[in-house]
Amino acid sequence: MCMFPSKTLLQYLIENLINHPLQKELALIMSDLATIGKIISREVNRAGVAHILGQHGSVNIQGEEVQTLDVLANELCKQYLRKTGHFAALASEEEDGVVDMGEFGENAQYIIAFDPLDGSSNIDVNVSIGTIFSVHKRLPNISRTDEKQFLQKGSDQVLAGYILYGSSTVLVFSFGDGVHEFTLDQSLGEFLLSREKLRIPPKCPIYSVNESNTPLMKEHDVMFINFLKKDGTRTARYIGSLVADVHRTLIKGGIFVYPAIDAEHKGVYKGKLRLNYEAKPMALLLSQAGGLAIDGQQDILNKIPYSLHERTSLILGNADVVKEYETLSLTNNT
Ligand code: FDP
Repeated sequence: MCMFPSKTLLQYLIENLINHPLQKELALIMSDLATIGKIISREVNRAGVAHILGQHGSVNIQGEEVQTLDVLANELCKQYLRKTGHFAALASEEEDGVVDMGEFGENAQYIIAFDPLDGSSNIDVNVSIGTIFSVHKRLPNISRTDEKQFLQKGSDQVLAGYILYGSSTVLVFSFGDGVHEFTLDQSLGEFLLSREKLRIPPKCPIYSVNESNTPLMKEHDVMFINFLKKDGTRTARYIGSLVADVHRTLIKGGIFVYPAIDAEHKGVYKGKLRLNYEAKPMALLLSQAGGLAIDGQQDILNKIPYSLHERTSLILGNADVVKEYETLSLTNNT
């Protein structure tokens, strides 16, 4: 057995600074997010033991029941990130508005949007969940707590990624020059490099969709899902945690489809996933790995959010198959 572990995250970030000296602060941000990931990973792993599973009893801005671990992860992210002094403002799935960083954010150059614990409906059944983050430069000449700080295009993200709490804890991120994966070695308490410059495999062997929604989808979405199943070469996998479904897609190839649905049977079709802290960061990772993420008709990275908690449809995975969806959607959209 090898005595020497692969490169630690810290070693990687320091080495990266030789080629990208201007990324010093982003490297520090990445290191802080990794620390948060370690703490949440510990809490997720001991949640059952600590009897902190279950519901918190409140409802968040999205109308969903808030889980205890969601609250814990959100508080941890807020308090820890505030003290780093890197962020002028923060937005979270669990917060109605922009969170002021107070005196710590006065001279900060970045803003961060995150989902502290994505896939919350999977928390108390030991299914993988994750933390998603998206970092932008702070916009000048706009108050730092103005929502407009967060209405920036996905292509302007300077750092995006996720931490997946699964059978192991993995950190996947991009500064816009490739996607890298680090796996947490619990005994060392270190994230170790497991995949550098990750590329999505060329084949698309898996389709991932909540098929219970097909009666609520537009006709062309149902057509597309039938097309994916047509020749029997693909298998189905749907975890219902975006982080886990995206991670599998990046590693194994495939397509994830969450189109707009008519959930209220009123002829109004809406996406479910959040643009700022779900779709945008995943889109950066997919595009950096050679894949693609669209809302059906345009690249997610080109979308300018019109509100903090805007929802979107999301189709991501192997670029050629995602483009087939785009063509079908553009020719059939009503
Ligand atoms: P959850 O509702 O469990 O928090 O946007 C949140 C999310 O999970 C994603 O992680 C996941 O991809 C999606 O919603 C699952 O939605 P459905 O239950 O409607 O399939």
